[in-house]
Order: sequence, then C-alpha cells, then structure tokens
Amino acid sequence: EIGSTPVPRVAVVVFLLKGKTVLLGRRRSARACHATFALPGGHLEFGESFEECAVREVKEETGLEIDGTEFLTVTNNVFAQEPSPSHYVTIFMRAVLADDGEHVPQNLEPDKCFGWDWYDWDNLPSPLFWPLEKMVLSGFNPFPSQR
Ligand code: 8DG
Ligand code: MG
Ligand code: MG
Repeated sequence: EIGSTPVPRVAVVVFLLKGKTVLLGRRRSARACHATFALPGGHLEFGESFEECAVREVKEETGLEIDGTEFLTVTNNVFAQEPSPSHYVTIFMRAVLADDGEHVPQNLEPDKCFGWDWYDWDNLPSPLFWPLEKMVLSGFNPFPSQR
C-alpha cells in the first residue's frame, strides 16, 4: 500500500482434484504472472480457517462446491516484480467436488481470469504460475497416495 511498509500476506489456494485432473485458470493481471495457469484461491480473511477460505474462494471464483478440504503444504513466495513487490505465505489445500454440486466451472471473475478448465496432472499446461511451477518441478504431487 502507498505510504505503508509492505507486509507478508496469507493466501489459500486449492488443488481441486477430479480423477487424474486438476482445476487451473489462466490469470489476467497487470503483473508478471499474466496469462500463467494457477490454482483457484485468494487471501485469507480475518477469522477464517484455511478450510473456510478454500471453500469460499473456489465458490467465488468458479461457482463450484467442494468437499474433503484438507491441508497439504505451505510455501513462502516473494514476488519482486512490478508494479510493486509482494510476499505471500501460500497455504496449499486439496479438495474434491461435492457429490451433489455442479461439475462445470464458471468464470465468475473474468477481470482476473481467462477461464477455468481441468488439466491432466501428467500433461499440465504452460506456463504455470511460478509458485506452482516450483512445486511441480520439485516433484510435489497433490493426489492422495494409492495403496
Ligand atoms: P481475493 O481478493 O479473492 O482475496 O484475492 P485474489 O484476487 O483471488 O488473489 P489471488 O491473486 O488469486 O491469490 C492471492 C495470492 O496467492 C497470489 O497473488 C499469489 C499467491 N498464490 C501462490 N500460488 C497461487 C496459485 O496457484 N493460485 C493463486 N490464485 N494464488 C497463488 O503463491
Ligand atoms: Mg479470489
Ligand atoms: Mg484468486
């Protein structure tokens, strides 16, 4: 913010899993992340649990109802680029679609996203938003282990 010292913020983002696919949206932004593919998610609001934030953001951005929301991991992401630097502690959750709900994502924030779609985990689109890219390159897998 103008005239104030920047602080780290908390973001909650969601690996919404359907079969072997994950929901990604192509970001619309004035920043370097423009046109990269990212998970649904946003800022943790005061008083919210990670699960509540995940449910709310997915609903706001895609209209989808989710179930089985659980914590996966957290990463520290410093964005140095223009127009201003930002710093996010990003909480990664996973979830599945609610049984009784809609299964087709809607682009409810067209000013922030070109659209949502399901992408095969073994054939992800490019370019990925760099915090996500970093995780994929490290070998991270959001799917429950099959045993
Ligand atoms: P809000 O007003 O709805 O709370 O915020 P938003 O407009 O939905 O925020 P966002 O940019 O979608 O998410 C907040 C930050 O989370 C983003 O600027 C950087 C961080 N972030 C990651 N990885 C990902 C990701 O894969 N998807 C999204 N959406 N955000 C991510 O570090
Ligand atoms: Mg949002
Ligand atoms: Mg968002």
